[in-house]
Amino acid sequence: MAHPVQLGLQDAASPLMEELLHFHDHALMVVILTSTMVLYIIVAMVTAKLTDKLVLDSQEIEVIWTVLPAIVLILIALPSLRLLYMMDEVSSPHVTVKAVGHQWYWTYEYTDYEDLEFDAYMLPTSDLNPGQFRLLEADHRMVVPAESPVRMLVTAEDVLHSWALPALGVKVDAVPGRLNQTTFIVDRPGVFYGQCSEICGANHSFMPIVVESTPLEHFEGWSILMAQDA
Ligand SMILES: *[C@@H]1O[C@H](CO)[C@@H](O)[C@H](O)[C@H]1NC(C)=O
Ligand SMILES: [Cu+2]
Repeated sequence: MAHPVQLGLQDAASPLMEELLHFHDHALMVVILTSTMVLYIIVAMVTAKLTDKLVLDSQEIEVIWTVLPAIVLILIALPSLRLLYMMDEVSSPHVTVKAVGHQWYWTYEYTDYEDLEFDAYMLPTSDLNPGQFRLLEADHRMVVPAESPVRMLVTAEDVLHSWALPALGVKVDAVPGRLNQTTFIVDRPGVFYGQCSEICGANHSFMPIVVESTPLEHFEGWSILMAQDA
């Protein structure tokens, strides 16, 4: 989860988020270099007492300031496209979880398992135990095996919602009547927090997303227990 006065993105918990962080740093580097150069040129031009006649109406410099930005744009576009295709890739998932957005809670269906389906509501502040996070904790966690590819199917029952998990680099629109798909691999066991990311009504801020990643054996045990409860 995010921590107080956090600057920048959350630490990556999935290979894809790792790539996204790299791309973010790469793009930011280009921005810093470009602004520094532009600022330097502005200051140099404004403070100069004399103007070089070759700078005015000069073919050479116009070619340079056309071609250089084009190269810079390509340097951003290529890694961006690479990432876009990587995010779309769905390669033989080990489990499939269907998340359905409701006003104002999430329902999770494990379509590979029989009777494994539950709602996840936010825990009210008055019910929190010490160490639990206000507005982020849910009564049921979506449990997934660590280090295994998970396929998410995301949809909504009533209005637009969005299933988002910053540490995994996942944000998928939940659209009524449509099924969206994404995949992720969680690098390590842990609990990861997200929030509905499409304004969906009065309690939009109160339908958190909690994903718990556990070793595979624990996940199997959990799925059996949850199916018995249902
Ligand atoms: C999900 O579905 C909507 C509408 O069908 C679409 O606009 C959006 O790009 C899809 N993908 C994601 C990742 O949200
Ligand atoms: Cu919402």
